[in-house]
Amino acid sequence: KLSMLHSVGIIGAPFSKGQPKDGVECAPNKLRAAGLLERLQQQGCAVKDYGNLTFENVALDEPVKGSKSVRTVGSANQRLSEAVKAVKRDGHTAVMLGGDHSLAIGSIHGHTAAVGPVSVVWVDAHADIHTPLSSNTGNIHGQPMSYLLYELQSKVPPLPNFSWMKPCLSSRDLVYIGLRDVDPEEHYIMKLLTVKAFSMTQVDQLGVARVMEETCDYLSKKPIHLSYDIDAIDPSVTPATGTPAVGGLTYREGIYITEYLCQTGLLSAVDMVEVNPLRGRTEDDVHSTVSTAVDLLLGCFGRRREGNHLPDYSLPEP
Ligand code: 5AB
Ligand code: MN
Ligand code: MN
Ligand code: MN
Repeated sequence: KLSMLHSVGIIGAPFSKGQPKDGVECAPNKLRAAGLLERLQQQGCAVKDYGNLTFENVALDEPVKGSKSVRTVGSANQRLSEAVKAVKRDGHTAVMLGGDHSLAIGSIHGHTAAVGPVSVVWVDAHADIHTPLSSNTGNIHGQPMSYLLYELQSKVPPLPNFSWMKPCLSSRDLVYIGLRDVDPEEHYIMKLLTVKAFSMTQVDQLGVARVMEETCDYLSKKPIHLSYDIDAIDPSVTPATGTPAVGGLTYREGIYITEYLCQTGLLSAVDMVEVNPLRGRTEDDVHSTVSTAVDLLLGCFGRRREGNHLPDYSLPEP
């Protein structure tokens, strides 16, 4: 496992309609331009880029029970689900470059469609577990978990362009890390379902190493789906995101999570979402956010801070 090299399939999902701010759809190309593919290859990964998905623009998409762009989000996630399923069937670890976090619906759905039940590690300042009816903003990027969980099926109304999907995740197979901006309705749901969560309080209390140990002790040995919202990291490091929240994970804590999950050998799909290159105040803000997102992805696929070398390396002979 120590020198296990990875086969990575990358899907760009330039989609922003799960929330109101422009720019998050630019992230897939920004992450590529920052050298993501080349750097994965340099560390020994086999990389296949499946390119960017294109999404249907639904003309008349009036809010449904307060939730916005429901038809557009439903259609986009149907396409993404098929794409992730195909990447998994091709034998790769799937990497979905968002886009906003509503895309976790299709990503996790497609992942389970290909491999069966998964564990989800959701790294985020937010719980994203509103039902369409409990949401105060109507933004679906704050709702994906409610669509995915069996236990919330009866609380989510049938929605246009969502009939293709059924819940595919048990709340027992979910762990949150990094929470610090959870709405009352979401907190109620999490207690009702007894969802395992390491908020920033637990990160402070236990340290990130214990958090990761306890996370993996808690989860059964199913394939892991890591859904990484860049706003989990402190906005001093990753300011270019739509809903920043103070008091987040340090760069080091964020990276440690990826290194730890990598060495489980169970990482089967990764989402990197909510990078918004138009939200930084300066060019430095954007650079710091994008390069942190790239570093997190490199950490998922074998990069270690102690250093790395390829398995076939040998010293030059004098
Ligand atoms: B993100 C909020 N809870 O429902 C809502 O960035 C924020 O994917 C959601 O975690 C944040 O709109 C969604 C206030
Ligand atoms: Mn999120
Ligand atoms: Mn978030
Ligand atoms: Mn956000």
